[in-house]
Amino acid sequence: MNRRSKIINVNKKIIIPLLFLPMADIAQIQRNKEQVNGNYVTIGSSDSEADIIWKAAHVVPSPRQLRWQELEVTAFFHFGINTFTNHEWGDGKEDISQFNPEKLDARQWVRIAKEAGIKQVIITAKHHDGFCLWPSQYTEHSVKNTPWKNGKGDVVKEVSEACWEYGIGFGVYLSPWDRHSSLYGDSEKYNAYFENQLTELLTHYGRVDEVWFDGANGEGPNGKKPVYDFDAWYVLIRKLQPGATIAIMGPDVRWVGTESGVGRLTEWSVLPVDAKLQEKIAAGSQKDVTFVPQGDMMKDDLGSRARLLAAKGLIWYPAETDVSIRPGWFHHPEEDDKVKTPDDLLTIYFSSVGRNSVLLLNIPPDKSGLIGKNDEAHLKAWKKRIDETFAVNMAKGAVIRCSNGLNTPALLDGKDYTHFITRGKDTATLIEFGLNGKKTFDLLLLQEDIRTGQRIERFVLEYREEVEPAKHGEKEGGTWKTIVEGTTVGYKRLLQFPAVVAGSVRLRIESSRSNPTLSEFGLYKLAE
Ligand code: FUL
Repeated sequence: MNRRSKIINVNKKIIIPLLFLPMADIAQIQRNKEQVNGNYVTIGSSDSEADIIWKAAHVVPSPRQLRWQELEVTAFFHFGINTFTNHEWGDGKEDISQFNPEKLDARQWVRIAKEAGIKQVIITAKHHDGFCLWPSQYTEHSVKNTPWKNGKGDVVKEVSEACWEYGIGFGVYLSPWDRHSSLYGDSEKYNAYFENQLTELLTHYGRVDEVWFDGANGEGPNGKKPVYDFDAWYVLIRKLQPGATIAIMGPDVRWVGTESGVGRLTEWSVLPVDAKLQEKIAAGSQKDVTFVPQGDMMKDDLGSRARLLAAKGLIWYPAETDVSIRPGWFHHPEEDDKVKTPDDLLTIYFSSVGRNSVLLLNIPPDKSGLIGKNDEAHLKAWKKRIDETFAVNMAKGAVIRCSNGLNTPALLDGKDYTHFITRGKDTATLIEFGLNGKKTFDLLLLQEDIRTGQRIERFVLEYREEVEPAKHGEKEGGTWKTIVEGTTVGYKRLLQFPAVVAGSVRLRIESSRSNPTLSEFGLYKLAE
């Protein structure tokens, strides 16, 4: 979407609810709106509690964050010298003549990923051991000095070309911690070295969609830890690859806080930032965010109202859930029979994608340079289960009733970018679905239109349990029973429950930070 059509869309979404508001409220909203600058906003000392919550509800993802969120499932390929030494972390002293993946076929990796529904992959161009999978001109510790293809090979190139061919996104992992480089420990020299390597990766391989940094920082040969110049790296990435999301130690995407594939039940994409960062925002261009919110990202509560009220600013900073298909990040032959099963992967899908985060699933190729048979088979079966489960929305064709809602058909149109919204200033609603006959389902799907922000705070799904009217003396037999309840929705929320048979259900949105903008509602039955 280009910038102009984005502005037009936003305006439409603001104008419809405005028609139902008194003039004073409209003026306040306009004032607040002027301060919300896309994916961040500052909080002033005169902002009331209501102003802050209003702002939180109107912070939206940047275009690159939105694209990334819509990918839903991405992959890591952990591959490198560790694949040959059977280690997880190399110390940088490895004999790189061991590196010879004779059957390496990046097209096989990317094909398997694509067939599993994965929309973007990230290659470990350099892990902590410092060995480079591309022929970097700034070090001898790279593929160029290995027997593989007589030193003429380039894994990064092969992966990027396969991504281009298969039409999926391409990203790079470049470890700041480098246990091989003699410069590591000298901040100035090492940062220059790192920037040079980053420049190679961002200029030699076409479009790069994600750059992934972790924060590990050890001591160099001089006994010192270098201070990484993240700010300069962000500026460089924005300049060379403006569409790339910068993840984890980066301003666009945060680590969910576990490596088990499990996200939070309450997962807010809008987080508080402190005064120091507010100053950085003020000093910056105001057009782009190139800073990272500080603080413990492993806490349970990152974005509740209580936390927002103490903030100096708010930022869109969504969660990425990374996990490996095997116990280790790198391939180890002894783990060939420990590949996560399709069932395990499905559970992970629900606890990551289904909890408002993007799944980053690691699939490590072996030392022959191929992804193993078990990994491929489990991924295939997993994808089949997902496709079969979501093939039929049991709510399709339902008669929808809602006394304070606009645009109810959007809920069932299968489009993320159209939405139901409440009238006036209503932040709660009740949406009833008269299903097209009795249906059996055990899975709820909800999606918010995050182009307008993340808003829903509490919801309940109920079904009408039909009973004999005479027995209970009711005219229209039935009582409403709770099926499942939850807090945040965000881009996507999936909730499983014991199967229910019902002809009517209703969604009660009990609390929201502003008018809820729900883009999809679905009831599904998990495929066997
Ligand atoms: C961590 C690293 O230390 C692991 O080896 C792995 O690469 C994981 C994805 O990130 O920080």
